[in-house]
Amino acid sequence: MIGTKVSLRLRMSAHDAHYAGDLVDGARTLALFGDLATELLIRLDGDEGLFRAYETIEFFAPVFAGDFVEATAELLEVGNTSRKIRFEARKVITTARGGLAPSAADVLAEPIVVARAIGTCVVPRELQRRPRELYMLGLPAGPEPTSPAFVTPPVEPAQDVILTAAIVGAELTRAQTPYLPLTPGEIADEAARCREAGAAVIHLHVREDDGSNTQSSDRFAEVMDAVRSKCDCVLQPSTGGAVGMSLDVRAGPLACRPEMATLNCGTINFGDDVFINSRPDIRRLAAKIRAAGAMPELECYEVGHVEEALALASERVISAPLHFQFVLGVKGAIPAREDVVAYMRTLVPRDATWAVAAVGRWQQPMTELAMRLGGHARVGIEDNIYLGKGVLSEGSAPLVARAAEYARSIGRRPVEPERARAILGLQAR
Ligand code: KMH
Ligand code: ZN
Repeated sequence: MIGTKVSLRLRMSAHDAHYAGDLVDGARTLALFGDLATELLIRLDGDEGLFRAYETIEFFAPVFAGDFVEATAELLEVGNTSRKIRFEARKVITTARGGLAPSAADVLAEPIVVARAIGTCVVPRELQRRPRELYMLGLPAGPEPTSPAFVTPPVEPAQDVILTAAIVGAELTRAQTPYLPLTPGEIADEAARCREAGAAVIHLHVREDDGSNTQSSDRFAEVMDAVRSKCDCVLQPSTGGAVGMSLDVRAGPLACRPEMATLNCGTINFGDDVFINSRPDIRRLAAKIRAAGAMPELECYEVGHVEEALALASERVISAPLHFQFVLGVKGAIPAREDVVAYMRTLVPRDATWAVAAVGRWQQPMTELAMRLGGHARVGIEDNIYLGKGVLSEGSAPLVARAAEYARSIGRRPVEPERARAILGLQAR
């Protein structure tokens, strides 16, 4: 939370000019700082708060009507009710002077700092509506949040993004898509294509050659060896398996001592089936994952599943850093909606990572949303077999490539497996 930045950019108009020569008064810049402070406080506290005082204000350069000014604010300190903020305003485009046409303007090669300030705002305790992560950080607590209890703090999105490819699944059949890989060779080739397209993690189910589901450790070992011979992705076998499998069967791939493994954090209706993950079973599976030296990916299909994962952490059944996967849009569970992601992300601890995996036609829009909000994402034919309406994706790689392209378009960078290992904390295990 400390270090959160907000910014705005606007053009000074003729109305803003106060002095001779179209000069804009310094108070106009302070009004921008006031707006920035307001936005920061709303993001932090869900309340506009009040400006109490400036500690310092310095003006460095004149601002004229027609100039484009970019102003930023950064949260420096958080007290019980006080929030200390640093401001800066910079001119990025200026009207051209000196005999040129009145409409001439120049983009400045180097922005010119026009003002800097440090100020303090207050938000009375009774008005604070703090996001949960602040409580978890042990910062001074405001009252328990009231509805709507969440604030969506778009802290500058982390640049790196981990793309996970779910390339097989347990529900899919060749009748639905001919691009479903089944044999170790096919799965390894598909994993390598996904790696090429930008995936760092492979979420893995395996099949017998006839397409039937199996959690056999031998088959997983065969497939994982084949994948490792073709690419260096983090392998994340499923311990969810297929609906109806026993806990012991589901735990099969842990014998291969994978780097990661899924841990499903609650029971849900799964289409017309019920995917059972009782609380004792979750704990037993978590213990097995830990004993195998793997990091659990905490699959949450409902809000309550996040709470369950946090309970596992406080019971020390699992340990930080935590990695959450919000699985959205399963029929019978939480829907794939923007407000759902905005809320669920506020529930995870600040040092945790989170990703979104949405099914069917929601896959790409929710992937894009997650990336805009600073999260990671999972795509692949396990969750969605189409590239567009009626157009089958030729395996998972095109879906990964599309997600990677979107990531780059918003300034995020799909990471290599080694970087993913560092972000997830896998190397320290
Ligand atoms: N096949 C689903 C019932 C996981 O991989 O851990 C469970 C699943 C989740 O796919
Ligand atoms: Zn799965």
